[in-house]
Amino acid sequence: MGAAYLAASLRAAGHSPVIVDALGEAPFRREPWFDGAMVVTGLPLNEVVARIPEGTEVIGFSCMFSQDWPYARLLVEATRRKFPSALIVAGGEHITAVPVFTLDTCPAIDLCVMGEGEEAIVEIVNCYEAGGDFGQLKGIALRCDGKTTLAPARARLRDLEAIPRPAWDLVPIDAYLDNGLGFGVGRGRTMPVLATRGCPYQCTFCSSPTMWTTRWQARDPVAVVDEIQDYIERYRADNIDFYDLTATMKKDWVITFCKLIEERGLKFTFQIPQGTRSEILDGETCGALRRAGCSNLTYAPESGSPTTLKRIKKRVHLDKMRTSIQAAVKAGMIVKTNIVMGFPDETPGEAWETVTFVTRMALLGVHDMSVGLFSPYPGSELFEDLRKRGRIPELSDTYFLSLASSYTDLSVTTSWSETMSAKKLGRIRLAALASFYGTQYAVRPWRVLRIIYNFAINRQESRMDKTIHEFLQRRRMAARLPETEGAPPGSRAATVKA
Ligand code: B12
Ligand code: SF4
Repeated sequence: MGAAYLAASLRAAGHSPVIVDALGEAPFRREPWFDGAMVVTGLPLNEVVARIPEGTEVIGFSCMFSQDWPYARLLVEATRRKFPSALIVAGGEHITAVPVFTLDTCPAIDLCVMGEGEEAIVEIVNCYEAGGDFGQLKGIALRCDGKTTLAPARARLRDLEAIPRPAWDLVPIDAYLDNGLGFGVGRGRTMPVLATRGCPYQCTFCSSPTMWTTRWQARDPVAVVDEIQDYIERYRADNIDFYDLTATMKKDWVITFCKLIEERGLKFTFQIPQGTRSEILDGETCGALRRAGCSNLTYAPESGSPTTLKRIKKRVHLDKMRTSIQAAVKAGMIVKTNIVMGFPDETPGEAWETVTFVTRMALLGVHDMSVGLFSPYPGSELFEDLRKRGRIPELSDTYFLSLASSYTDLSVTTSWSETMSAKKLGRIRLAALASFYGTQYAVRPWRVLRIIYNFAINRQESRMDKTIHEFLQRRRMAARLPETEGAPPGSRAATVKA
């Protein structure tokens, strides 16, 4: 979505961007990398570079996740070899968090953009065309006289209506639509939408304040519904996934949005799949969301311990969260809660409080839960704090790859807690999952039958349905490995082949 937004702004400014969407072009090709520490989905690296049109003068790379950086760097380096004189620009959440490190460790990159990119990329391309001085631009990092320099920050975009809609026509969008791919549960032809930008909170484990500042801003609800209506008509979309950091901040906004959908008679489902806040989600708002088509709603309490919540500055009131969750379940939405365990100062007692909390959530009727383990993401307050405490090793591929392990693999546990060993943390995490799902299915056994039925008719309603679907899909894809021809060094492909 980031790339599609940037391309739309470049096009509106008179340039001719091309998007190489390596995932969209081959969503079911997979290749193990870094001794299997990572599996890359999409076009192999060499084919990505081959897709960049000859003669391209400015090449942008997006790196959203810190764990993707080791691979992104290899991709940038391979691109530099083929385009020795192009201007190479990098942006995205990870780059914003560590711009100096990026330039210092990846000479192939010329400029880093910090934060929102629409205005910055247009200014960079204009400056390049005019042969101007990049040193005049805001919100970028560049090398100046052999030294990496950070320009003053760029202000957030104020007029969200002036931002052109994502250039989906430059993306192989049918690959996503036809295969029901998306962030939420697979409910059909799904388009992503961003209704708001930023988040006013400053949770210590989150990189959002560094990336977006603490300015939260919503688009005009009419413009959001117009966009959705366009996707329904143009792409036959029947589901929308919201990608907002904090979609539910203002009750009036949500109610107006839902009314507009009902007034226009639009029929589609929509999901808020990333963990959102609960402050405005009372019975009235949840009812309005459900009537308008909201099928899946994810809350992010993160912890069931008030002490932990205070320490991570989450500013969640568990009683209010419980009431809100109850209202969402009653309204008929499929509800998920996101939990994180293993914060640096979290004690085993606090982690067990979370186990009790999620068990209560199961009794209330919550359908799904994920328990991630804390990872110090660059750009977050806790990352800086742990760095000061000398607990973060030197930044390296091993460090970045380790950030992924805690959420992808239940058998791998990394503990940043000073009072819980990895083993203990792993056990408490499993206890949380077992207690949540065990209680839920004991109290509501018909839900197990529903999962079996959904599996039989290839339908997804809950995260559990999606997890089963993806697990089997991965197994089918793994059976097709290795797709190893021409794999570059660093890939495990050679080993697999041998
Ligand atoms: C969608 C999403 C996902 C989806 C990803 C689907 C996909 N492939 O797109 C899923 C569910 C898989 C996911 C999973 C996870 N996610 Co997530 N996710 C998001 C989310 C909600 C939306 C991203 C988005 O599209 N934003 C909207 C676009 C417009 O913004 P953007 O991509 O940042 O692009 C803008 C700028 O960055 C910039 N820009 C971007 N690229 C470039 C390039 C150039 C050249 C330039 C100039 C500018 C530029 O300009 C763009 C327009 O302004 C973000 C939060 C957020 N709202 O950003 C978190 C977020 C990216 N996720 C995050 C995390 C931590 C995770 C998980 C680790 C969570 C977990 N523990 O399970 C996993 C990791 C997944 C992985 N692959 O490793 C963090 C990343 C932190 C980090 N530094 O790595 C974020 C930022 C949330 C947060 N604040 O903590 N996630
Ligand atoms: S975790 Fe959520 S509420 Fe907290 S700062 Fe990040 S986006 Fe905002």
